[in-house]
Amino acid sequence: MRKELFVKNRKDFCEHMEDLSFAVFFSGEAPHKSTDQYYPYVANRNFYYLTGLPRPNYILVLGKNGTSTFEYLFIEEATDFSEKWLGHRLSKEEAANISGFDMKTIFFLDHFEFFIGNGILSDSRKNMTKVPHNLYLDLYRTQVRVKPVSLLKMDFILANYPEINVQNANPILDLQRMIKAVDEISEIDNAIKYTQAGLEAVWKQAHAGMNERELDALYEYASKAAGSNGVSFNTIAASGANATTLHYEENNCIINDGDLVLMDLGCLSGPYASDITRTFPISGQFSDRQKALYSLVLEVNKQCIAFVKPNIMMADLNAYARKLLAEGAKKLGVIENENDIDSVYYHSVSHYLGLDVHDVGTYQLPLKPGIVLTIEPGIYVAKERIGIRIEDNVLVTETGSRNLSQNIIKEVADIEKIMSH
Ligand SMILES: [Mn+2]
Repeated sequence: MRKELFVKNRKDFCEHMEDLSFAVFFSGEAPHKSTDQYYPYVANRNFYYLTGLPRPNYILVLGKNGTSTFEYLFIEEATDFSEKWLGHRLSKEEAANISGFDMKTIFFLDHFEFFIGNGILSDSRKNMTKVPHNLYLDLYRTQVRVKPVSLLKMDFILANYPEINVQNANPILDLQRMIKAVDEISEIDNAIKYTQAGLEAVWKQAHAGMNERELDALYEYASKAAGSNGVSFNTIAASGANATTLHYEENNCIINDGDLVLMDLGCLSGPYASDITRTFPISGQFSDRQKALYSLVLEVNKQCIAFVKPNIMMADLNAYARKLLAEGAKKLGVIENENDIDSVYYHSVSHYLGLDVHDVGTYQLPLKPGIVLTIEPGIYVAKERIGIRIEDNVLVTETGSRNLSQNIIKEVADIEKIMSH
C-alpha cells in the first residue's frame, strides 16, 4: 500500500470532523490467552486505515482548528528487552515511511499523556486547538454492556475534562471505508488469488473418506504457500447435511461418497480479506438432483452479479435474489409455494468486504462505484442432505459491476474437470 493513501485518508477524516476537535485512535493489542500466550494481534481497522501501521499499542492523534489540521503519532520505543523477546520495533523513520507522517510529529508512547494535557487541552496560549470542544473516538461496541476500548483508555481525560463532548468517529470512517481506493482493490484481488490457489489444491486432492478438516488444512496450506498471510475467518468445510448450518465450523466429519461439500473461506493479503464460497461433489461428479439445485444457485449468483450497479439499494438486490431463488426452488419441488423460501434460504445475499470480512458501511444508501461486496445466494435442503452456496466478490463500477473472483471456477463442467483426478 502506498503511503499517499493513508495521508489522504487522514486528510479526508479531518475534513469531516467538526471544527475545534481532536481525535484519538488506538491500534489495539492482542487479547490474553494463557500465562504468557496471546491470541494473534489484529490491528484496529480504523487505525490501520489511517496509518498503514498494523502495530500494537500505537496511538494516533488528529486535530482541527479552523482551516488548519494537525496529526501526531505515538509509537513503541525499541528496548533491549523488546528486541530480544518480541522482535523488531519500528523506528520513527520506518513508521514515517509507511504512514506518510512527518518524522517531527512522531513521539514515543510515554509522551502521550503529557502531550494531550499540555499540547491540546492546556488553556495556555500554547494549545493547538484553542479550546477543543469535541473528542472523536472509535466507539465500536460489540455488546450493549461493553465499554468501547477507546473510552476506557481515555477515562483519564473524560473524568477530568467533562466539558469535552465525545463524538463517534465511526460514522465518518464507515462512509470513507465503503469506497475502496485502487490500492485497496488490488489487495483484495491478491487475497482472491490466494483463495483460488487454496481451492484448486482442495479440488485436486479431495476424495470421499477424507475428514472435513483435511480440506480445511489443505486450503490453509496452499493459500499461505501462494502468498497469503492467513485466513480471513475460520474456514467452513461442511459436507452433506452439515452444509445446511450456515456457520458450521467444527470441520470434523468424514465426507461420505456422494455428498456435496460446501467450503466458505477467505484469505488475507495484508489486512484485506476475500470471502468466497464454492460447493462441489466429493466424488467429482454431481448427481442429477445435485446438478439441478446447483444450477439454480449458480444462475441466481450470475443474475445478481449482473444486477449490481450504482444507485441500486441493497434491499433491492436482496429482494431480487430471494424472488429468483423462490421461483427456482418451487420449480424443483423444494418448496410448495414461493413464500416458503425462508425455510431453505435464510440469509442475505450480500455484505460489504474490505478490511473486514463483513466490512463497515451503511446499507441504507444506494450503491456507489468503489464498493466491494459479496454475492452469495444459497439453498439449504436438510432433508436431502444438501447445502449449496456460491459466493463471489464483486466491485461496483461506474457502469455496473466487475466480478473480482471470476477466475475461480464455478461451472459444473469446470468443477467436474478439475476434480477428475
Ligand atoms: Mn460472505
